Amino acid sequence: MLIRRPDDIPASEITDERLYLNRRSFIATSGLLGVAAATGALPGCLKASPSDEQASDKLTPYEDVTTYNNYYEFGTGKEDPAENAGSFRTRPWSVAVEGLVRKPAVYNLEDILRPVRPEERVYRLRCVEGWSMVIPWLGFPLASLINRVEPTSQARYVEFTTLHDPRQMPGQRRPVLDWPYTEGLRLDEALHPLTILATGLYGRPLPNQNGAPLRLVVPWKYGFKSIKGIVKLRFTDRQPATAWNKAAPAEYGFYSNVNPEVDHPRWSQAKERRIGEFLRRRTLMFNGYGDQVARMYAGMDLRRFY
Ligand SMILES: Nc1nc2c(c(=O)[nH]1)N[C@H]1C(S)=C(S)[C@@H](COP(=O)(O)O)O[C@H]1N2
Ligand SMILES: [Mo]
Repeated sequence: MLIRRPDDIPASEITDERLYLNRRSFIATSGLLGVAAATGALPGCLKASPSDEQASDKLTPYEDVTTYNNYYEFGTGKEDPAENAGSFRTRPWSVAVEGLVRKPAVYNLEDILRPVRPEERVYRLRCVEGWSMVIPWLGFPLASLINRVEPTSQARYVEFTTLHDPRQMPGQRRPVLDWPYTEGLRLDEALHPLTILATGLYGRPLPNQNGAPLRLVVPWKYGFKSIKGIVKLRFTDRQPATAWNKAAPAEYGFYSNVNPEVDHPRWSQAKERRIGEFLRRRTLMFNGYGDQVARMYAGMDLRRFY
């Protein structure tokens, strides 16, 4: 049987963001569960606004979300991932769960996704480089997967690892980063309800350049924490090393919470350019999600733990 991959779908079939918005309001007002299910969006999730300010946020066009990417495994240019990731194989795919958990195993992607009902979450993504986007993700709380694998009481952090496969990922043939790309979260951050594993965007399967088949989205942190092409979760009692922290420790810390008050050593983080807009906007503390996440950092010096 011929299975159509997302990248085989002609551009004419891809929902443009205006039609998408109309469809969303249609779904919201019609309340037709069948329609919603068919499009991959669920009515209950359409109001998943993390903050009021977000209500005024326009979605970043699908074209920009899928052609302006950081995914160094496919090249360091913004257009490289869209150009080079087209034939990347995302099936079969498995995710190893290791370390301080009661149910360590290598799970097939299908086993991870079977009990999951993807919901839509519109999140801002703010790159440390100073640009941002607003993306309608499809995903599910990372917490639901973590709870299924049952971390032990010693587990305090989760380390995530991207696939290492230089044959498929041309960027890995050069020592740009210490491959494979790794990232980490404190366990409470990983369990936070805003933290999702994304499997799609704009109601469609995740394009390879955006991290298919499974990528993290942590909306209050700089974009690089949202690791793509995940093949491993390891539960630890020590803060894991992360690819960007290893590459430039003075520039990229473990926490990397979006913080307009703590400059990157080489540039200010006070403003950002929303892709598609001309004027720069003020960057918000915790990317605007402070009401929901600030308490996790109460009492911490956010200049020291940058
Ligand atoms: N494996 C991997 N994950 C990654 C990256 C990367 O180079 N490799 N880049 C990060 C950075 S810097 C950003 S800003 C986001 C970009 O996500 P997007 O392309 O979906 O917008 O992915 C993050 N995840
Ligand atoms: Mo980034």
